[in-house]
Amino acid sequence: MTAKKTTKKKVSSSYGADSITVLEGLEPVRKRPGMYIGTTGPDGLHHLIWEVFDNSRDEAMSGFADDIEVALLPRNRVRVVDNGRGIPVGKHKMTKVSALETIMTTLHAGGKFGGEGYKVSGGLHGVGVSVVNALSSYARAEVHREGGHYSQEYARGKKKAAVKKIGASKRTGTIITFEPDTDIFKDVVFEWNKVVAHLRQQAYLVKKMRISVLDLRDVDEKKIDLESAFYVREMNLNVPSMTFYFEGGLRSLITFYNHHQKPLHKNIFYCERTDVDDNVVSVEVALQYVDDISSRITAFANNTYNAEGGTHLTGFKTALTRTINNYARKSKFLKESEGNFTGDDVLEGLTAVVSVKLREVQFEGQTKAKLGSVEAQSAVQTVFGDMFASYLEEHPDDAKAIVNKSALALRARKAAKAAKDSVLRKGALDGLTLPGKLADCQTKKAEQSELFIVEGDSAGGSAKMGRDRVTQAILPLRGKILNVERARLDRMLSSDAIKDLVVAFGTAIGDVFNIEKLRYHKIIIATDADVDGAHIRTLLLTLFFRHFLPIIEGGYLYVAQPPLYKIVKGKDIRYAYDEKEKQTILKEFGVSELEEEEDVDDEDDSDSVTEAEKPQRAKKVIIQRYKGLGEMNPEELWETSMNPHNRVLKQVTVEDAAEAHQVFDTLMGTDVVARKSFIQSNAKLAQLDI
Ligand code: 0RA
Repeated sequence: MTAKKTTKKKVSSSYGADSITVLEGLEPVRKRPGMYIGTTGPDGLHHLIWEVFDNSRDEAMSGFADDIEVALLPRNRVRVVDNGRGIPVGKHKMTKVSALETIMTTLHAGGKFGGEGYKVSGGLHGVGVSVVNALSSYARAEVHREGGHYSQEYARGKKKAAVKKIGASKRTGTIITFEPDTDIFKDVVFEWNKVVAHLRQQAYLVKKMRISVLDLRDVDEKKIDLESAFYVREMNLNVPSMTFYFEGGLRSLITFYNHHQKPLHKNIFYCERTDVDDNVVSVEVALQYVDDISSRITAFANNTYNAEGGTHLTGFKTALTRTINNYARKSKFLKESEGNFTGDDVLEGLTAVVSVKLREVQFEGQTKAKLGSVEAQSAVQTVFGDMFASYLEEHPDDAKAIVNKSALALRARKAAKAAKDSVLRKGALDGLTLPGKLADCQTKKAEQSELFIVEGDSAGGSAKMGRDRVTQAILPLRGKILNVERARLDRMLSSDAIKDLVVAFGTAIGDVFNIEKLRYHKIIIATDADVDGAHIRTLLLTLFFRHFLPIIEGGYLYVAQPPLYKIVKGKDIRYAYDEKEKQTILKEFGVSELEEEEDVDDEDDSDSVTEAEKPQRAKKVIIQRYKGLGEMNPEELWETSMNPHNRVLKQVTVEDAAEAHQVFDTLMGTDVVARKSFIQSNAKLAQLDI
């Protein structure tokens, strides 16, 4: 929505008494979808859900809704329900058509429809939904309002018929269902984990808003009666689902981030101020220090996560440094001779969330990764600075713990500098030859070179034998690498596994890091498809995020996606990378899902086949499930995971790595049950917090 939205907002902010609403058809959206949703790849596809969800969330933020449900349906449909006021269905003064129809089928400025209640322009009320409609082969809007249940359907953004009243209703709310157009999105596959992670984050940002997510994609459509439904969850289907509800808002988010950490003080600092100035609707900050040396600061503007921070973060850091220095001097915790805490000193061990809401929001560049609005800097600096100073005064025990932590950081910084200088400058890395475990490639051209970081010596051995020696290097990793979250640079480099990685990369680390010296332009993490593998991957991503960010930003980092199954029928050998593919291959092989259990062998015992059995045998399909890379022989490993023509690689984005950095493995894994129970218990904890 980036570019277009800004110009539209100008129109709405300058309207006078004889306001003219600019209503445009939806053709531009279908012509240039990228302008409205960024990409037509997976990010853009998921953006459709966020866009529809944002409208319901805005209704909740204005105090009219508190219960939102997102359901993934069969046929790639998505359904978003809220219990807000419902989009008005009556005729709109200017357009002479139903407001619902206008909201769904025109590129409109919003505002007008939103009225006074809407302060935040993150999604002008109902603005994004027409874009989603335009990019959907099918969509349906339902409204429960003023005793009625109304509905209208659309195809590619065009209405199929007028708004109809289809029944009575005692409820109020809006239901939007849409099916992304496969002419626009080549690959319509929603990622459950991605949807859940986004909605969880949103639940933390708007306190006391309930969000449920359900996955009905594998349910027989005949078993779902959507016509008469409001919340799908009321059908009590046995499907994967999760519910998020946090009374404490940002406070709960801090508890969540710190749940495996040791807090240094009892109280979570929290402040909120609304109506700060003309443009700043609200500033909200929560923080707590833990016994760790890294920091985790997360910044949001209008509920959008800003991976690259921006003005709000700058204001926060300035105020934090200044306030802690002032307090430490005044209370004599810090001697004159010790100098001041630097910005980095006061960040050590900090978990913080900064969230601002602005009427007019400006982001730097095309993505929303960095906030540019200048007012946010002084707003956060003043609001947070004042409130944090009072908190330190009023909570002397907490204040003491925080200042002591910064003082420890200051002293450690001075001590570590000497150590670091001697490790890095005096060439602990320069002199080192390539690690013995590394099977390097022959080419010296970084553009052609690939480094596989392989879990375990046995997979490492197979990879060394199966690889293309000219371009592919193998570095086996044994066991788990040191968790770099907690370790200083000097200690990190005493870990052999990490030293091996750094030397293999060729870039060095810390102050002397140089991306120009990177020896491989593809670095591929290849771990097993189990919990340990996921953990090792998380640790590696954390290492890259914290110490080799330019490698991620340069697009050099990948995660291998090895197949889950090998399926053999006679001489025909196929590999399936997910369940769907497995089913497709089985279908091609003429095995139906029912037969599968009876007819399919798990073991290859074809040696003992007698002549008489042969024709029967030829039909047999053998499925092997791979649990780890170590189970593959060199040829299989090459064929499935290394051969550039067949393998599946996922490029790691800064967001992926940031997530690994923040979210621990319970939430990264594929174990839905474990995740679900964690979320539920955590949600309860969060409620008790208050
Ligand atoms: C325009 C005006 C009003 C509400 C909404 C739009 C609205 C839009 C969406 C989109 C998803 N959920 C929504 N809920 C409400 C105000 C109506 C009034 O004043 O009663």
